[in-house]
Amino acid sequence: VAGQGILYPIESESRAVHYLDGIWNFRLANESDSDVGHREGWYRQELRKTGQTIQMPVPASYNDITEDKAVRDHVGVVWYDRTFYVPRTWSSPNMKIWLRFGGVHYAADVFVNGELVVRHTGGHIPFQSEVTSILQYGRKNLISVAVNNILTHITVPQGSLEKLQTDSGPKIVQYYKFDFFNYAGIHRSVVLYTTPSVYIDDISVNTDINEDTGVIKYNVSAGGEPTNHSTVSVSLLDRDENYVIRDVMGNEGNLRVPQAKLWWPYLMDPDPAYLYTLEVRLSTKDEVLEDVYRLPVGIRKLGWGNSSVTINGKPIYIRGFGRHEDSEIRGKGHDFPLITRDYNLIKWLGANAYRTSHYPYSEEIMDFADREGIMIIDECPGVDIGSYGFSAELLEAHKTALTRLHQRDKNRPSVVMWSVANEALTSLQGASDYFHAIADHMKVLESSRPITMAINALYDMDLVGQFMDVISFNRYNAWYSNSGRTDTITNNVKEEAKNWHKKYNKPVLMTEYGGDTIAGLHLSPEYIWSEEYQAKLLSKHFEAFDELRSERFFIGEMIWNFADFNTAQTYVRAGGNKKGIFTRNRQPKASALLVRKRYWAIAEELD
Ligand code: BDP
Repeated sequence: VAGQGILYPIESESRAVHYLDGIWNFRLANESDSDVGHREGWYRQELRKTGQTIQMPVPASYNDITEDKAVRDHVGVVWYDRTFYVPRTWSSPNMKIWLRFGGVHYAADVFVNGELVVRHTGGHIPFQSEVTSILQYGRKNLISVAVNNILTHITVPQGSLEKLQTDSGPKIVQYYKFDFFNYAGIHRSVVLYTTPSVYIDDISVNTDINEDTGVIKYNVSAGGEPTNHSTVSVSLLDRDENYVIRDVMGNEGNLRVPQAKLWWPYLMDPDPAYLYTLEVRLSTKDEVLEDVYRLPVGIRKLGWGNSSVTINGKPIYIRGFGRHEDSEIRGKGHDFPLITRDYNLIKWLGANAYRTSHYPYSEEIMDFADREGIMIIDECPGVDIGSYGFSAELLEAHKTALTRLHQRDKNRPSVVMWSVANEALTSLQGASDYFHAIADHMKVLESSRPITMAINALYDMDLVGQFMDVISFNRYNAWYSNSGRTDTITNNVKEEAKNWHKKYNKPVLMTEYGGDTIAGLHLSPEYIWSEEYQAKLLSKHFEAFDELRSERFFIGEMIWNFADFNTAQTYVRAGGNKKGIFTRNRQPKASALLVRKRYWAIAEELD
């Protein structure tokens, strides 16, 4: 449907991109009167004229930038603004200008020159608005953004607001059950970009393999006012930018690529992550400019059954971890040096996959996965769903979150599974109908990837595994249960995996296990929180996995977590969650070396 696309803003001969990242002005709205800025119209002029502002980087979470607890722990609305210029040359009846946000947590109201241009809810997904008629060309413009971090019983994820009696009177506090800090702000880049007035709104690709021929099924939709005179043509280029297929007319069809180079995960092929480029052209017979968009395409085919998930016909064995978008100072803000180092570490470990626990990660992070051959279990923000009840409104919000995630990531070869939730309360009454509806929704959106969900209910209590294609389970043996008793791990893990398979007859994956570890704490014989303990805990799991690997249904192992990360303040967290095999600053703990040895050995054996 036109107007639904959210293609990544790229430059081309028909498109210019202008980043609005940098230092913005910032102001908190009063916690006890969150609406004050809206009511008083703080967006009608520069924020500094309505009160005191501080400088705030974009993209970044605002929480850890200052020395002020009121900023870190703020509940409700904050305001950002900045001014910018738009070149006079952008003013043309043949051009449209778009304002696009990669992600603002949790809800955003965006104003340009005092006019509301877009309202969006859902902290991890891009949104945009056409602003052609609102901009002032060759003059100064003002952009103001009100960001609200409040989570309720019907947001995804859920949270709860409660009143706390403090020494200075009652205060509103945000509670949530999920185990990561509710960072907020303009987390990803803000861009203005141009398209011709009739433009490529959306592209969908789906790939298949027929012997050694790759098939790319594509569909292009146009936006603006496409007339009968507008025509779409597509071409395919190989990695060296040679045309493989040229100028096929029509907005949908199948491209056949003889002797196709396939997209393989990291290490399953000496030349993994092969990407073609689909070059899409939209032209009209009128005066309007031709639009050109180039989309990377990996040709690969997924399959799944009762005991395996395959890629290009070969069963996959997942070796990876759960992660977070999290780092010092910037919180969940996008940062190229950080994400580049993360991928270097992932490859250094010999890992081939991770899960975007517990929300969609930035598009830039996903691009790396496509280019490096890292398989992604793409998770929607449905973490701890049901903690504050299941309701029809929640179900709608959850479906919307899945629709948008799918819309954004549907073309990515790296995405090998959708995860519809993490540790939802799946043994509660109500969970069954709820997740039946969620699974049906996902299957309508798409049927070419398996769906899963990270479950922590006990296998005999769970009500929803029946709706999934792959059973993923999280379990903290010798941490939350039997702390200190690493001698209970191996058997428990083996038994549990077998029981899941017995119950549902589906492939089984362990998506979380681990223990908190303070880097530099050494206690021998191994004792909880020490580096020695983490290494022992992991290696006892490895023993179980090695036995399970001979059982055909067990398809992978994921450590919790890649790196330490920040959480809400509680007495079970020492400066955040310390289950990383890397510190929050991405330095290895002893366990990282152990994991590296294991993942490379498995790669050599299987890939
Ligand atoms: C699991 C959650 C994860 C937590 C982890 C932990 O899925 O988000 O961080 O436990 O407690 O239950 O470390």
